[in-house]
Amino acid sequence: MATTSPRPDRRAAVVDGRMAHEVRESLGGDPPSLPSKYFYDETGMRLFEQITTLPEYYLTRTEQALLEQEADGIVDRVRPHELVEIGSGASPKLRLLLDAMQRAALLRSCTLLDINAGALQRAAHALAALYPGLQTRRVVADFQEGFGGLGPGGDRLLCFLGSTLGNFHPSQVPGFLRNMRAQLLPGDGLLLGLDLVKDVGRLEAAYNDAAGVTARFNLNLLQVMNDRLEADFDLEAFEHVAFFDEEHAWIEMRVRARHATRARIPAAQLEMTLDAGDFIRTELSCKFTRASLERQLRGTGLRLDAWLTDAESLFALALLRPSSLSGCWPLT
Ligand code: SAH
Ligand code: AVI
Repeated sequence: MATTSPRPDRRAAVVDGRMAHEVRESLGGDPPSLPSKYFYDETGMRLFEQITTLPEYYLTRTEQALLEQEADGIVDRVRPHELVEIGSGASPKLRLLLDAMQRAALLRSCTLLDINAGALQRAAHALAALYPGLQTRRVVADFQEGFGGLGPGGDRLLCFLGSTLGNFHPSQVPGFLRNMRAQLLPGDGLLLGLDLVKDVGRLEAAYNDAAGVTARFNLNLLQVMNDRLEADFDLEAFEHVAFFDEEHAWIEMRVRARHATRARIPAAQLEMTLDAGDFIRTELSCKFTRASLERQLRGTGLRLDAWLTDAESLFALALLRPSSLSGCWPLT
C-alpha cells in the first residue's frame, strides 16, 4: 500500500482537524490502522447494539448474567453512592448495578462518559425516567485523554464494561488504568468487564457472525472517514476480516482491499493506493486472563479485589481497588 501527500485541500478547514491528524498518523503507521473510537457514529452505535444481540456474540449476555448474579455483592463490598460508567454507550447493563445500589439505599448519582453525545443523551434520559431523583451527569469526552471532567472521587464505583479495555493496545493499558486510579479515593472501586482467552473457533465466530452485522460495523468505519473527512473510500472495494492472533491474544479486525483501489482523504492530506490484499487494521480486541490482567496492574496503584467469572469462563468481572487495602477474596 502506498500513501502520498497531495497539496492541502481547502475544504479541510471545515472538518475536525484533530481527527484528520489522528487518521493521518495512524494510516502512516505499521501496519496502517484507523482509530477504533471512530466506529461509533450513529450508524456504528446502532450496528454495535445489533452485534450485542447476535447469537455468536456471547460477550454482552454473559456479562449481563454475571452482573445479575454479582451486583449486590459488588455494591456491598464498595458501598458507593455514585456510579460512573466510562464508554457507556446505550448503558444497557448499568441498571443492574443501579438497582443493587437502590436496594442497599446507597444510590445518589450516576455519571455517564462517552465520546458519542447522542448516545449519552438517550441513556441519561432513560435513566432519569427510571430513577426519579437520581442526579445524572453526562460527560462528553475521549477517555484516552484522561478523566478531568469527572471531578474528585469518593464513594464512587467506576465501571468500564463490555471489554472495551480490550480495544486498547496492551501497551496503553497501564497508563489508562493509572488515569482511572486518579479518579478514585481509597475505598472506591473500579469494575472492569473483560472478555477471556478461549477456544479460537468461539472467538472468531463472535467477530464473523453469519448475518454479517460485524462486517457492516467494520466497513462503516470507512463511511465515517468519507462523511467526516471528505474521503472517497469505495466501500465495495473492501472486505471485512477478523481473526484471533494467538501470540498477542487479540482479535484483529481489518478492512482488506478486494482489488486494487485508491482513496483520497483530503482533510488528512493523504492519497492511498492499495493493491488487492492490502489492508487497514481497524480494531484490536484483546482477550484477558487473570494473570495477564494482574501483570498489567503492576505499578498502576490498583489491585485485584475480586475476580468473578461465569461457569464456562467466557467473561470476567474484575473488581479493582486502590492498592492501599489488601487481600483478594471471592465475593460469595
Ligand atoms: N459499555 C457499553 C458500550 C460498549 S461500545 C457496553 O458494554 O455495551 C464502546 C463504547 O465506548 C461506545 O459507546 C463508544 O462511543 C465509546 N467509546 C469508544 N472509544 C471512546 C473514546 N476514546 N472515548 C470515549 N468513549 C469511547
Ligand atoms: C466495544 N468492544 C469491546 C467491542 C469488541 O468486542 O471489541 C467492539 C466490537 N467489535 C466487533 N464487534 C464488537
